[in-house]
Amino acid sequence: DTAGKVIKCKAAVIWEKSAPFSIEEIEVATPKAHEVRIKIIATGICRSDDHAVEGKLSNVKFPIILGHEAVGIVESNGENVKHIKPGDRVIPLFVPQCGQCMCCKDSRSNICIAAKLKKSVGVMSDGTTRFTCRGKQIYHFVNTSTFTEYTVVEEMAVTKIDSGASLDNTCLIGCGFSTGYGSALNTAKVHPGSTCAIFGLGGIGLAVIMGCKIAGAGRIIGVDVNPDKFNIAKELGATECINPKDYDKPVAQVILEQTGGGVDYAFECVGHIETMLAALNSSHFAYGTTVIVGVSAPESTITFDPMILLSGRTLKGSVFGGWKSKDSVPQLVSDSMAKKFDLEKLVTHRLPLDKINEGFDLLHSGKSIRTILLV
Ligand code: CND
Ligand code: ZN
Repeated sequence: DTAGKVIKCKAAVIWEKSAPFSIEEIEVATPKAHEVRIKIIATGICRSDDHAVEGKLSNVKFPIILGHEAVGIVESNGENVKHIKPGDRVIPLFVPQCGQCMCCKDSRSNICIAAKLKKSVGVMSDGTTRFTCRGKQIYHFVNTSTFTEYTVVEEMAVTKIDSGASLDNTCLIGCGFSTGYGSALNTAKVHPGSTCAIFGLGGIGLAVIMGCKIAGAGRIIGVDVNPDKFNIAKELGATECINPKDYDKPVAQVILEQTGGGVDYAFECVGHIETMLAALNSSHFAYGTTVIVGVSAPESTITFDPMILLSGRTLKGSVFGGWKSKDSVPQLVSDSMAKKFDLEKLVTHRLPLDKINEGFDLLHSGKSIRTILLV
């Protein structure tokens, strides 16, 4: 029985910006009040983790344990944890839901203010971390930190899921699947018969396609500079795919021509300013909606003529697909168990945690969609 004791276990630590993952023995402290200690079973590799390694996220301090897309089992609780008990299957929530703040109480937002107001980044609410390694404190990542055998999260950053849920690909509901799927259903509110364009066909963009298809979109245009992604995009519902490199004019112009004036919904799932502008410029001048999902480098700015919005275009974005995490994740897990969608389609590789660097190599080379690390 490990409850009440410090746990020594394996984790993948990033010691400094751009360094490779280092498999280390770490100590995981006991959870404090309102905290939950989780045994991670499976965790996916998302491009946001890679942005963090490269120092392209503002809320990251090194050394750190990254990872935010996981499924696991509760090992023990701190005091005053109400709705979760040891043995429960859970998904950590990188966008927490305290349920009490102004945004949690407002149906229009899924951004929890309690989590945003923390004094400093990479620590728990009391200002300290639960991880140490070689005598140094290791920082947490976006309320989760899942590239480890054990992690500690706040109760508002974890939700119980069905006890029969798979302890493998269900991890994709912790980020990639839900982010893309919700961007189509919640943020854009794709309507039946509409035309959609998805820039970037990684795990996020492909999940947008799954959402557009379920919403009944008539045309779903996948856009990627890597044509190896086109087969899977079509299998998931893309009706056509465009490689911008095949044309000597801007991809937005190609889409305007092919759609007779622009798409109803454009989604940016890359994280580059150029693709954000291309998405905006490929949306219909009167009623096109552009959704930014990709995460751009800190302090990037986007420049466009504001007049392009006057005729009726909408530009918006969302985090975690607009889902109120604690409320929605259990339902998404049930929908997955009921085969409403197939998470396995997004999984191309499985590796043990020890081979995490290989997993990131696969992401860099464009060979993987989602790699699941089995912890
Ligand atoms: P991944 O790297 O798997 O996919 C990106 C895709 O974009 C690849 O297929 C690339 O080939 C393609 N691409 C690159 N350049 C271009 C280009 N110029 N034109 C068209 N396609 C291009 O990444 P992912 O799917 O894991 O993540 C995508 C983005 O979403 C990334 O920025 C990530 O940080 C972000 C994200 C956002 C959120 C959120 O809540 N909003 C959550 N997780 C990840
Ligand atoms: Zn992610």
